[in-house]
Amino acid sequence: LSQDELKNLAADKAVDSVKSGMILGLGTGSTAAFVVDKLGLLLSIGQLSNIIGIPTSKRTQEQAASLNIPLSTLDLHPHIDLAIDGADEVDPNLDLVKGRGGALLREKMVEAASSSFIVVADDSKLVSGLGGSGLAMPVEVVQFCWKYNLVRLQGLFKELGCEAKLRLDANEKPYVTDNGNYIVDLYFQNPIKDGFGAGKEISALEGVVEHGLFLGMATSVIIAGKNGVEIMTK
Ligand code: DER
Repeated sequence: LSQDELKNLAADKAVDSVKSGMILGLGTGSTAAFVVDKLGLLLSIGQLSNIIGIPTSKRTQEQAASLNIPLSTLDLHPHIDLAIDGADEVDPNLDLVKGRGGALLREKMVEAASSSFIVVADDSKLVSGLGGSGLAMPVEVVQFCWKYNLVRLQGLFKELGCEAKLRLDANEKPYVTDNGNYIVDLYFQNPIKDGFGAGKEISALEGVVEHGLFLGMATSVIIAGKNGVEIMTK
């Protein structure tokens, strides 16, 4: 099965947990997009009704609107029944790295407001320790003196061989999030040992808005791999 087929399998399994009448957190990224597509389909054939979606990015909002999924906001629905979203890394404790899609702030706000949070991923996302994939661990920072914070973030994790880079868009300009901020991506040579400690240190830096460590947040993780679909719970 291709990676996309695996993502779709995981998405389908997660949507089995959606009941009519639910307030749903709608994730961002290619796996979450399969979830939104499926919700739109089930609504259109009447298998689901009265759901309200709280999107985690402008692009998810656009996709859901195009599928006639009724949408609202955290302001109007501060308690969400179920959020479904992808992840970039999943460790054995169901702790996550998220945000390579640039939506980490709104994702974390929505998922923290949700009674249940189901993560959907293909098995390429499994890591033994966060930061272990060698891929980006994003930090959203204000634009003001972003370089000052890039240097401070890199300094926090010198012993892990951390390299910090400002995320650029396709035109080599600084990537700007839905919230008007920049993203500093952290690349580790060695995995983070104490995720909670690292998250606290990052959040303590003035001008840091949010980071991509989603710790103790996932209720379950649906992993699609060569052995089929497995559900990881705590
Ligand atoms: O940016 C995000 O947090 C996305 O959910 C990302 O982590 C997963 O994206 P993917 O499903 O396209 O791999």
